[in-house]
Amino acid sequence: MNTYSSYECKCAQGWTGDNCNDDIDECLQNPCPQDTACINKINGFSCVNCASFACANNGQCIDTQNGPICNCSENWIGSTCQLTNFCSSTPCRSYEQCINTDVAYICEYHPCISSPCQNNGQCIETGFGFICNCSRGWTGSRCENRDYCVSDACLNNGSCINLNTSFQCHCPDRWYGQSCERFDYCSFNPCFHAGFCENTNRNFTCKCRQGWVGPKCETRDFCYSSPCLNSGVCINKNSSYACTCPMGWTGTNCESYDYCHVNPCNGRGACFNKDAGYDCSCNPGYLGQTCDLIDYCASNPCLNNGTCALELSGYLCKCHAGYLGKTCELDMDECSFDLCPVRSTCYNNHGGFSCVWNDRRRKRNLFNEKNVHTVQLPYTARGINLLKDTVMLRRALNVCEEEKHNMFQPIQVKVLTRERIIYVKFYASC
Ligand SMILES: [Ca+2]
Ligand SMILES: [Ca+2]
Repeated sequence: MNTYSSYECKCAQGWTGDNCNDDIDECLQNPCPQDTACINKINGFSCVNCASFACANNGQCIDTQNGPICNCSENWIGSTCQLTNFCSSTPCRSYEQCINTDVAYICEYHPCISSPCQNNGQCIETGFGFICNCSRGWTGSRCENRDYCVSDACLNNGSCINLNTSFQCHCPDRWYGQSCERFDYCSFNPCFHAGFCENTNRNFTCKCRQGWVGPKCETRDFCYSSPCLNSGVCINKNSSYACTCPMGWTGTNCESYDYCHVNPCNGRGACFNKDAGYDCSCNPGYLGQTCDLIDYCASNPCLNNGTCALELSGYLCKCHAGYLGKTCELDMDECSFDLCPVRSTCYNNHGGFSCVWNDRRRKRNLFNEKNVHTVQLPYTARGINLLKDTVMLRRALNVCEEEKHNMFQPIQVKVLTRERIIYVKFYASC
């Protein structure tokens, strides 16, 4: 069909192109039913399966969902076993790939073909050879060696060295351990006085030499010689030691038994420990080895120079001459004893008494001075009784013993309380 400047072809079915000389590939439209394969042909196509299709060169046809495929016999390849397999005799070397062509084979250098990388290592061709990208845990040019130096095997910048069955880390300064995981605190020499340093997880400890203590052996150990005796506990101090003694022991080194520790003075006095026993210095008001006695005399209860004497449950005052009463608080009324001679008057006074003659002149006439005697009598019941009974007195004094008619008359009685003596001046005429 002519057009204005050219022509135009109207192609028959199965053909296309300006001049209708191009075959239409109908198979592109997937025209065939399932279980068959589409084969394009000149001016058409056909749907084939093993019933309508044969593999060349004794290839075995196998129907599949997508149509027939050929299982070629040895020496043949191609979709219909139509090509000679020049590579079937493996003519190439292990590191070469055999490439089949229509007329021959070509050996191409491909070192990775022989799978030189072991243990799942990835082979990468470089043009001149190959390198192995080994999987984790393997090393070597062909991944043939176990890699014990997997990442993080050596910590803290330690360098890893593979051994036959393990790895070894070369640790940087101040680090050590299988994986350089431990810090060497001892590298700073923290222990003084030749103490032995031992690393711990997060620090160090010092094992001190004898005579030194403290976290860094910095302190002198005065307890080193075990100076505390009798199970005393030694406490180290800056410049010496102190012993904490068990109950009952005392002294710098707990060397003395403390007899005072059981409070033998009953809390009534100070206890003084001795080598074999104790002494109590009793507080005022208490007496005895253990201050168990009450000193009833401590308050000086006896008045007027009376003497206090202790009794089991109290005190007894020995009163000075002329006094009476529990505490000698009473003046003795000596005049009630009728001590004074006839014609004299008794005057009581504090702590004593006196006899005063009513007629001093007669007295002088009566008594011859050379017959006046002076005796001393004790101011006791005996002395007073002697004074009251002139017969007894005369006998006691061995004066005019045998005389029946005599005169024996006290002429003056004086009580000297300070000296506890009764002075009796008397007239005796035998
Ligand atoms: Ca066609
Ligand atoms: Ca008196």
